Amino acid sequence: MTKPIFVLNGPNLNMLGRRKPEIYGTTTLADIEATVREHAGALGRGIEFMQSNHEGVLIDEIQRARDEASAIIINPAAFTHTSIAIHDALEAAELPVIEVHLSNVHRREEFRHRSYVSLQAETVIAGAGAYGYIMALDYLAQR
Ligand code: CA2
Repeated sequence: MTKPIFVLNGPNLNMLGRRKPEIYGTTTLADIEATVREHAGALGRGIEFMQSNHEGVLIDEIQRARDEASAIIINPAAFTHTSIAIHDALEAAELPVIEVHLSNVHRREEFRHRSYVSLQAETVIAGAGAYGYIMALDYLAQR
C-alpha cells in the first residue's frame, strides 16, 4: 500500500480564520485539512495532517516521515525564514518536499523573501491561499 503524504504546518497556522483575514483569508486550518483529505482521497492517496507551534515537534514528524511517508507537503510558517534545523531534517528525509505558503511571501516584508526550506523543496507554491495545498497534491499525483 502507498505510504501517506505528510502535510505539516508550522507556528500560528492554528490561528487561521481567526485573525488577519486580509492576509490569510477566512478559511480555518480545520477547513484546509478537510479539503486536503477529500482531494487526496479522490486521488487515491492518504494523508497525515498536523500543525505544531514547536520546531522540535515538526522535526520529529519530518524524521518519522522518512520511514512512514511517500512525500512531505510543508508550510513551515515563520520557521521557513529561520530554521536551519528544519532544512537539515528535510535533507535527511530524502523525500519529495513541496513547500506551500498561503500568501505570496515575495510581495511581503524582506525577511520573508529568504527560505531555508526552499533549498530542500522540489516545488514551491506561494500566494494561492489554501488552494496551494491542493496544487501540491495534484503535482505529487502527476509526478
Ligand atoms: O503565507 C504563509 O503561509 C506563511 O507561511 C504564513 C506564516 C508567515 O510567517 C510566513 O512568512 C508565510 C505565518 C502564519 C501565521 O498565520 C496566522 C494566521 C492568522 C492569524 C495570525 C497568524
